[in-house]
Amino acid sequence: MYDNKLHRMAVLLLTFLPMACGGGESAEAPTDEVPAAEVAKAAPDLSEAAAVSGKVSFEGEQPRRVRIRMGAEPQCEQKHGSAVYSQEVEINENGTLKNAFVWVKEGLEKYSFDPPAEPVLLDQDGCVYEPHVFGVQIGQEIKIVNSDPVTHNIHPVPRNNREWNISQSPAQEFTRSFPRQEVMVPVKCNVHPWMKTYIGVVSHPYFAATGEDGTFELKDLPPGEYTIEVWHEKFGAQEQKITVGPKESKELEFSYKG
Ligand SMILES: [Cu+2]
Repeated sequence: MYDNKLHRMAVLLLTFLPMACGGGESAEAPTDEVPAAEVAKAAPDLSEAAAVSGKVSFEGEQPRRVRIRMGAEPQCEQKHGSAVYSQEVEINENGTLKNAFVWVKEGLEKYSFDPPAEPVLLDQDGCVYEPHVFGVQIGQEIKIVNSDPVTHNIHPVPRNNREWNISQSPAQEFTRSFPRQEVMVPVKCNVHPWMKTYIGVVSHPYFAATGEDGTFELKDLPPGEYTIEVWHEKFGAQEQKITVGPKESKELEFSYKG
């Protein structure tokens, strides 16, 4: 008698439990909100990619150009044929600033980006780093070459990445990469105190260094809200917020004052 009652209760439970769990609205119903830890980062959808372009202008008095005295290294000095000036502040003829680094500082955190297979070239030519300011993606290789008949010493001084220091004789080359985002990593040469370059190590491909016309272009950008930062060695960093919709192109101008 007692056993039969228990048995009936067990049958009832087994009959109704699957219904309670499987159908209707329960308190445990899933929502659209996925806990942050469970969101897998993926490459963005670029089918309706946007773009941000613009320029970095300079107003005010142009600072006096600083001459580099290279007499200690005559083989480098001869390569130039004329006076060599510091690359710290270079104002272009159209009133823009060269060697400013523009990048997307915020807004791409939910995506992941593979580093390009192609390395970035860093040359030492005439005891000057070329380029003076450039960007790489995390994990992207930097191919470092020495076009001079003298020995250099590459010495990055990062805050978030590991510091290293390698002597490089003529015609030697090697590659290195950085595992963590850092804007900017200063690099010096221990042999020639005037030699400096700055590397922007970024977790994504949306960055640019201004050249002779002071412009930049961040293309193939997923639509979204972004903070764009510009960094300059002498004049510091500035940022602006921008929102770009699907297939939208927007212009952005940064301005430094001397
Ligand atoms: Cu050097």
